[in-house]
Amino acid sequence: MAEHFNIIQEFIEKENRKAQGWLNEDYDHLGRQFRRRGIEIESLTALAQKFQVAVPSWGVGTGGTRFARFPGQGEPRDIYEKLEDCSTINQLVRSTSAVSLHIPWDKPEDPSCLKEFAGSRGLHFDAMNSNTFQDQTGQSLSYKFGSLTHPDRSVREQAIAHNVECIEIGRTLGSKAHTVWIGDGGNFPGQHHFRRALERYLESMGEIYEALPDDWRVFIEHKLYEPAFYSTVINDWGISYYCASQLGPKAQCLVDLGHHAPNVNIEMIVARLIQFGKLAGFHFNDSKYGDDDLDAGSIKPFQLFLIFNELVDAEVEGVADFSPAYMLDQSHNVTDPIESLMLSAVELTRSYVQAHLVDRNALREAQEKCDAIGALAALKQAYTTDVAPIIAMARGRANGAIDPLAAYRASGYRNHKAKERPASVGISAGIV
Ligand SMILES: [Mn+2]
Repeated sequence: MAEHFNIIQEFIEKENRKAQGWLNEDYDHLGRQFRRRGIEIESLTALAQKFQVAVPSWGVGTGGTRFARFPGQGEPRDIYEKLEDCSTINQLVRSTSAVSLHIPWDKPEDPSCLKEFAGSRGLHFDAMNSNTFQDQTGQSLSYKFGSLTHPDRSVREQAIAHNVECIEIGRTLGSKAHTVWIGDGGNFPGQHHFRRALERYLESMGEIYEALPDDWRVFIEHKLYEPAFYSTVINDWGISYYCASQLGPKAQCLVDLGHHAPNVNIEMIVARLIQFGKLAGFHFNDSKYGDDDLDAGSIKPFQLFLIFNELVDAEVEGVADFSPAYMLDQSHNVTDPIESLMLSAVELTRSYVQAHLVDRNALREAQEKCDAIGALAALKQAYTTDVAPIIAMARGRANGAIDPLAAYRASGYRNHKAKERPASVGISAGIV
């Protein structure tokens, strides 16, 4: 791969020199503002530098809708090229060193070799993801009518074996978690016997749970509809919580922001799962209508902030065993996926830093005094503070780009990749 184009560090440094003067000025000004409020800016910059979110391997390819996929130029054609792009994202934003793999789309011939390749580019592997929502070439039984909950035991066994294989591959790669999302459900009333389907799910997941190494977790991802349009087996956080509780301490609930009915209070679900010790982590994205898989923070940034407000509240309070896994899960249909993923990672860092700006004593006092406006004002003060200089400074200090979008565009990365990677059909980029 030696001939492949990479953005070199000197280029990032050269780009940063153009922006450093203005950044210093803005950062100093913000630092003075914070001092008046009794906040030390350096502590926030340190937090911004620490924040990490995993990138999904399938996110670096152009996604698609139910209608069509319009491929972009220079798309990665295999897992090694996907990791190249993931490494470029991390090089520029310095907050995405983990990659989440999807099996079988990313199934490596030699997992050790893949681990070494990733490691040499500063990457490691986050949660594994299984796929029993579509049929693969050469697969003996079909998932058309379900997988882990299929009425036919042999289909369920095939789906269980696939999940166990994902865990095995993940062990070699150094992963510590396995995410299970199933497309099982019904399109028509009467198609599924609700209770029997759930019983079969628990039985199948019990076998997958048994295959988990001691220091692993299994994440249950719920979704209210799609691909099944009348009912899904794991439809909401209540069912997810019930199943995680039944399975045991290694099972937790994963929240994908797009997998809820419109206007559902997701931050409250997050608080509940934290309280019950069952919050696995997130698939971050944004939506207007359904599981739109748009870029994080692009539609409802205040909701994103309120979610982080709950997360930071638990972090600051030191809630026991609180270690949620953060991942982006988006479908990039009209943007360069690298640009979308970089800016989405930045949006998450922004919400995280803003949530740390909340004056928690003032908020608590307002809550105890039943001062509704005072409580909202405490949140709004943090949310309306422009923390961009903090995030940019954190990136710059970590050898990333002060302005990742400008640096990426100036590098000509995509044009280089368009030449290196002539278009091929059938690349795997999906929506999960
Ligand atoms: Mn997801």
